[in-house]
Amino acid sequence: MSAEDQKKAAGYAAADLVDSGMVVGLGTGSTAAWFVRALAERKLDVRCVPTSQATADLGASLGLTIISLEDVTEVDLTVDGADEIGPGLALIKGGGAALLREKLVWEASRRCVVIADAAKQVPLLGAFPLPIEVVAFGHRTTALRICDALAECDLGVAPRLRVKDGAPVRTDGGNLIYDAPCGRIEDPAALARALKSVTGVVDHGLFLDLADQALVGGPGGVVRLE
Ligand code: ABF
Repeated sequence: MSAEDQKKAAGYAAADLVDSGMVVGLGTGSTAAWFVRALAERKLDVRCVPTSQATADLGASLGLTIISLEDVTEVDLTVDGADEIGPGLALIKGGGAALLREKLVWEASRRCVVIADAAKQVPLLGAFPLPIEVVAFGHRTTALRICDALAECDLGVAPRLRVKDGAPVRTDGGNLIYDAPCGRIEDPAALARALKSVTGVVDHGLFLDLADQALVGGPGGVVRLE
């Protein structure tokens, strides 16, 4: 089973968790896109809160009712992808530059399910460079403070501004992304605290104690991790 087949299987398995009447958080990325397609096929009476404009556009094109997070006080179920799934369902997210809206929707959700292909499961977080969302104003000086925060966590690495086609990547909210090639993150909680204390950092891609379940597509089908 290819990685894409694994993503599709996980996305379709997650769509079976949705009931009519729910407010559903729609994740971002290629795995989450399979969930959106599978959900649309079920033609349930649900309202959907997207985590990015790209997901909003995909959902609307498939006939899903798209609402804003401001329209609700709670989301029943959010399904989203990840870049890494570590022990205790600690995640690295943000490869798709949507981490802030994703985290806001996750934090508003009663239940969060992460979906992925098998390659996303890792014994220790960090091989995937950690995305860090920063405000554009003074971002290069913010990056210097991020370096200090990383060093406090024994991570002597420098964050790299994410650039595409020669220009800095902008998030839907107009912020910038720096990626920190940590390698191995021994204490994700300590790193999360250190990064959040840096003036200019909006948020980061460590999603800790947020995922209730993972559905991971693999050679033998979808594996459920609690
Ligand atoms: C999104 O899913 C991002 O947080 C994460 O980077 C991405 C994973 O992308 P894909 O599903 O395409 O591998 O939620």
